[in-house]
Amino acid sequence: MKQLTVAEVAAFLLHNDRYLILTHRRPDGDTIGSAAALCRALRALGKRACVLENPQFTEKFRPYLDGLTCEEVDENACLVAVDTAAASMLSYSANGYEGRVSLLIDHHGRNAAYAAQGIVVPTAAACGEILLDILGQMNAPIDVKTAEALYLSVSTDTGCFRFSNVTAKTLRTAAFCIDCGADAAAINQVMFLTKRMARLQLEAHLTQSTVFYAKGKVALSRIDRSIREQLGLTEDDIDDISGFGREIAGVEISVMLRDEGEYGKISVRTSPHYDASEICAKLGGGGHKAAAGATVQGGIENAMEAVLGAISAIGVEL
Ligand SMILES: [Mn+2]
Repeated sequence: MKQLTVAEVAAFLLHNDRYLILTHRRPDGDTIGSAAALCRALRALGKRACVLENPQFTEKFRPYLDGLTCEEVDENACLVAVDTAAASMLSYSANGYEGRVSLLIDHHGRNAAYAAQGIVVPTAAACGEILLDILGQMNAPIDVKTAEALYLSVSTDTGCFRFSNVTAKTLRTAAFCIDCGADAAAINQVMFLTKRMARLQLEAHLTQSTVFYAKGKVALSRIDRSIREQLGLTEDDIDDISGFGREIAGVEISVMLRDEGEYGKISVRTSPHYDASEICAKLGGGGHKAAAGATVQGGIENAMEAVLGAISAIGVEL
């Protein structure tokens, strides 16, 4: 991928007229907020733009996409992917179009080879942070809904501005959104302060079942199919559960395992003394230093064995 500057990305976006914006699998607030903000800004500049429908968009985030999505890939549009580190992470609806992505805007450490060109800023806490720079360079009008989409992006990728990825720039981005009319308190209430009962019951279950290693330094939690069915958990309920173990005093490496049938999904969160992406890289995954993930074939039991092996391999005695 050819790395572009903010000015070059802005020039590219101003030069073309039709855009289709792609989000990633298991879409979160950052990919959705970034896609929505970019789409609105492009439209405000008189361009044709829409966000490709993603079968995994959930209820919690739907309001941000209202009126922005389209069902099919427009063959004449420039494809722009946001917050998507690898072709294999693109939404299922983008299957077959991986090679046609003409611009990537992302903050994951890897230089995504699938896109022709793009901007990757690993120091940005959220993709929305980079996007605001680009929109500023384009002189794009930022209305309240655009500002709220950007606020969604930066707030959700930082756990409401509590994670180690937060910089002064992240807070300036949020401040700018509030200046533009974003209702931060209302967004925070829905995204961080309100939980469904089923989610609280899941937390109760994890409190009972989490297993500890290395004198309490490593916590391993799992969400099996049976508990998902028993509690009637939705994707929104488990969306940000990966950090659960890190909430426990003394835990420096927390692992969340999710039973996805054929494969096990692994999420790792670490204190500054460890590197989650190093652990996940040993399993074919990746991510950031404090938060990373991987997918292991052969079900959740295999995934558990594999992640414990990877933690041992970085020198932690289990
Ligand atoms: Mn992100």
